[in-house]
Amino acid sequence: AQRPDPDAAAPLPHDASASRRSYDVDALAEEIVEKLTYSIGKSPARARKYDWLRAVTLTVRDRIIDHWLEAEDARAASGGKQVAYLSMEFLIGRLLRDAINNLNLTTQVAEALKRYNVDLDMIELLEPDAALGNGGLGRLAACFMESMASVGVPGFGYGIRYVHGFFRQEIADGAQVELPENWLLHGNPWEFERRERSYEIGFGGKVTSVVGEPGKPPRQLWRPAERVLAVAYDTPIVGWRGAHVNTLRLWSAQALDPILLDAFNSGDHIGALVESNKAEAITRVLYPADSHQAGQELRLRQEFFFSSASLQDIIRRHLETNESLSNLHDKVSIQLNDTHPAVSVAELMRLLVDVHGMEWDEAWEITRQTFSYTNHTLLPEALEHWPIHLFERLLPRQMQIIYAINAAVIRQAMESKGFDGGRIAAISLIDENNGRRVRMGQLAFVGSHAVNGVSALHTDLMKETVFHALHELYPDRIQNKTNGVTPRRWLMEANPGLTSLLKETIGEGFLDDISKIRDVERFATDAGFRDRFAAVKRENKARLADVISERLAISVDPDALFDIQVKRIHEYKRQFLNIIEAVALYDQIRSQPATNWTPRVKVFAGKAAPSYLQAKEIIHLANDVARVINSDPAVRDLLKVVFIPNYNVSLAEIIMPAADISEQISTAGLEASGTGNMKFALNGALTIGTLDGANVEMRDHIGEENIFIFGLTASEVAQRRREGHSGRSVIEGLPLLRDALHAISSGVFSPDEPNRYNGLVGNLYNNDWWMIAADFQSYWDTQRRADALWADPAEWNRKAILNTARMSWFSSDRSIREYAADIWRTGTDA
Ligand code: F58
Repeated sequence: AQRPDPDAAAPLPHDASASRRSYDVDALAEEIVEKLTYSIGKSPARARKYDWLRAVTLTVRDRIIDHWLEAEDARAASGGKQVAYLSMEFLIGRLLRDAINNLNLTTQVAEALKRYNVDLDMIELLEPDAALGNGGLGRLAACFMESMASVGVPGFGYGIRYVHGFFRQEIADGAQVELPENWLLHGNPWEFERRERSYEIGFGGKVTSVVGEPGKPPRQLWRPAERVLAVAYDTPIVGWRGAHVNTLRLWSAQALDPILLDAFNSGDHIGALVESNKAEAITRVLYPADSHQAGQELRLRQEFFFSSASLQDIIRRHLETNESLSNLHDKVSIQLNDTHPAVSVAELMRLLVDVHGMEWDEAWEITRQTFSYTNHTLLPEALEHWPIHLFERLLPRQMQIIYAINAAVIRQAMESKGFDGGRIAAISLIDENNGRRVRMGQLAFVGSHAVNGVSALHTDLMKETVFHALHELYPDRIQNKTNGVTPRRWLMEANPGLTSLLKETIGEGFLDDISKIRDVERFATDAGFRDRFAAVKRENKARLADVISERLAISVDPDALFDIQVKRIHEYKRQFLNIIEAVALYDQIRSQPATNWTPRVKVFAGKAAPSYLQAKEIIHLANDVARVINSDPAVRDLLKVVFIPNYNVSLAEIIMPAADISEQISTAGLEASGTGNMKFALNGALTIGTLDGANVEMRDHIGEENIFIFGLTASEVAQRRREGHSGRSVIEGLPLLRDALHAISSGVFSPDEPNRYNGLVGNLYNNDWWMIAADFQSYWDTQRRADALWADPAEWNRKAILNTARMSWFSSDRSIREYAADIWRTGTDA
């Protein structure tokens, strides 16, 4: 399926020093106008703001390209190992500020633009967010790409170039409305189409046995019924100080023959386009479900499409500089970001054995040495499995390969460990209980040499639950790699005020080595510094207050306590618990007006999967509660509730630095890691959280006296569930909770439809699967402890500073160095 490359020529080394673009203001100013004139065709006098954005982007891009070409030459010359990060999602957000910051060009570009009376900050806001992901998993992939380029791990990100990214959310009458997203509308100046990098991807058809050479087994030949073309689009990802540039290669689907000429010539003009519509549908839209496996055929097509294209590309690049594929695992490490690319295990076997004629056993060894797999969830409903009949129809040869792998693994389990019955069923790649399905988690696990969880707790639970039997069979395979976030985007770019203050206080060393941020710890007791730290926070809150006022026409006081929960809306993340607390607090403020209440602004943002009805009800409830509370003069400015629509990366960059309290309140045992928790704490918010995901390790680093931990632990949750916990008796014993729930279910917040929340509230009485009732009292008490601390600003600020000072371990640079050392075995610069 590999296309010959007629253009392939021996690469000549690129002499970057000869062409390197200048970084000074005069040169930048001149070049911006040159781009405006000759690439866009506008004079400065006639240019509109989008033209300026494009001109600046192209000017900055040229400087990245200098580094990019150098990096490619260096890589080709070294012949060293590279990483291929396969991910169905890259939630990148905007790229311009990131690029300018990492090239250290912020002041020069701003200065150059000022000469034409153009404001860089304003221009940056025009760039659309690349929202090619749902949430944490996709954003992690984006942070990892940036960190790989910053610490010097040579690598490619491989994914899908969705025409429509994650949907745009509007709120109409309190309810979520989904609108199509259109990030490519004005073109994408960051990407380079690489038509010479295209591959054929097959679907369906038949497998035939071809008798091979004497003494050798017959070869299997897959003849797909359908073929589409995967075309590469490359985006350079520049690391800190421009030291390295890696490539994000996203695949776009096209018909092999875009117009069927026969049909066209015979006058069937519509029929002639059917093929191309069907092909292009594969990369048309991102699936917006973050917790239920989509289960549709199109989704499986997407998964195979980008997996096969990426593997064909990896093999082709390998063979450009190597004689054979027998050393593939020494030259490339392929990381599977969750199970979405897990079909790669079968596809690489097919490519090695069927296409490149390798022996099965050698191919299997190479495959396992090449792949590693990251798990991001234990939620049973999110684990991917595909009905056998669908899999077999779409990918008949890959299905045969999966059966063969399965047989070998089961044989080994019986022979080496004496597995039988239940344990064989547990490790099998085929689930025989629910109408025969292929389990993608098991496939990814057995096809990898390393399998990792994303926080210490999550990794432990993986060993005890989903992969219990596989862990027994391969006890050395599972390891932990706690997530991290890039401090460039989430501190320097999102919080320039704090960054300047830190530079003045501890010098610039932390920019290159975030662990040095710890030096600010000794200023936590310095009253002058505390005041300046608080002043930065106040400014960030004022900036968020402006956004809230512009978008929602609600005025909030930047001096109130900003209590923020932003993330996907999900029952296990328990936004409902937070809303119930708001209702209870509202009730208390009204009934005890003389009490000295802490003025609070509760901020929510996040999207619900379009088919997830309970999550949509939670959004509706947040908006209903907000409307009633915000218009009640009885609470004056003591309590405000706001739901900011259309949460995305750019909004997160404004929100993270503006929080006093970060809500990380998932039912313990269910949030694999969380990464928003890290962004908030790095920016000096105090966390209210359960002992879940990475919160546990955050507590260890920050100190338990500087974080508000509440609620049941993961093992206590498991215990309660075994005992058949239901909420009724708890609720009946807690008047505060009972009254709040009564208000919600009797229509106080939904007078137009008093029964709207009967289902949501009823679930707490009859089941309380997510332990909302069970944790309510502990949560309430902890919020009141936060109120008490707020009354002592010196103490609050001291703890906030300690949060910033002690969060550096949660940098994605650290995560990437661990992957490089323990899983990929590639070098880094430092
Ligand atoms: C998230 N998963 C975890 N999945 O929930 C979060 O705890 C973790 O911090 C993060 O991964 C990074 O490890 C997540 O975001 C998805 O969005 C999938 C998208 C595709 C469908 C299934 C869920």
